[in-house]
Amino acid sequence: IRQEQALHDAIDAGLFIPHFQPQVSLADGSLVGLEALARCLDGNPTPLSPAEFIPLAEETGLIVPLGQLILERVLTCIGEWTRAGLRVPPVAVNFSARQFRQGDFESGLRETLSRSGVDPSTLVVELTESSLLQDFSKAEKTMRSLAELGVRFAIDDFGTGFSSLSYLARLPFHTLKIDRSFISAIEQDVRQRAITEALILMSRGLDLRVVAEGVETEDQARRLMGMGCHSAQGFFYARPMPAEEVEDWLRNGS
Ligand code: G
Ligand code: G
Ligand code: NA
Ligand code: MN
Repeated sequence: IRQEQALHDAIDAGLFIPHFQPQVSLADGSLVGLEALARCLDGNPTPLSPAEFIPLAEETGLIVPLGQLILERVLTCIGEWTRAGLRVPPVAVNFSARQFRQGDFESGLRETLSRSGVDPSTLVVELTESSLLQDFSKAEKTMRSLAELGVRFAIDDFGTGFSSLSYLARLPFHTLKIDRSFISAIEQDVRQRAITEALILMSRGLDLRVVAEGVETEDQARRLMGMGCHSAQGFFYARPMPAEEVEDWLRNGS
């Protein structure tokens, strides 16, 4: 309870900001996207690691206001970068199942986007499989309507949930993110490598952009490129970084 109150107060006080992790083209290392990841500001009394405060936020429902705070700050950054004349690639924001299933998710996102003045096609809504489980037809309706506005969708941590592959063909996803548990195993484990290769092939067939998550070594990057993967994200290229540092990436393209 004390932790919940602290988290509530820290959200009210705006003590969370997005950091951004680059996604790069495997072919030439150029910047093709960014993923926003929530981080604590100094003086924040909640658990400092997102691996702790995100689950706490999910359990308590505070992920809804926390997610909104992060979304607004991401859109503010995009607006500033754009006004500074920088070319901004698609920026992915994580939405938990709880946020996505809110009755007013779609209207809220439309309103937040329109208030920000940011081109909706700059935003990538990153969902996990659990967002799609409960009410498929509602998820489909929401996604189609937002996709018409230009918003793109990525399926995160793919391969770890209880996936029914059929939804991939039916929902307007733009990007599939292969979970990092597969990537960390491709060097030693032929079976994980076989799954990774199959996921890449399937994604290409479905016209989905593929991002390999958690790439940590050059060998992994080389193998992924050999398998036909387009892009990657991971410590080998860059760690999540504050907005000021992203500007160097936006200026140089890598
Ligand atoms: O950044 P890091 O890997 O430490 O994040 C830990 C977990 O928290 C990841 O699963 C990541 O998706 C999740 N996460 C980070 N930022 C956000 C956010 O703004 N919203 C949601 N829903 N999850 C986030
Ligand atoms: O659940 P999600 O895929 O959103 O989680 C993203 C998290 O993965 C971020 O918190 C980020 O810090 C972390 N991450 C990003 N790149 C790497 C990597 O190369 N290795 C590891 N171990 N974690 C990574
Ligand atoms: Na993510
Ligand atoms: Mn992921």
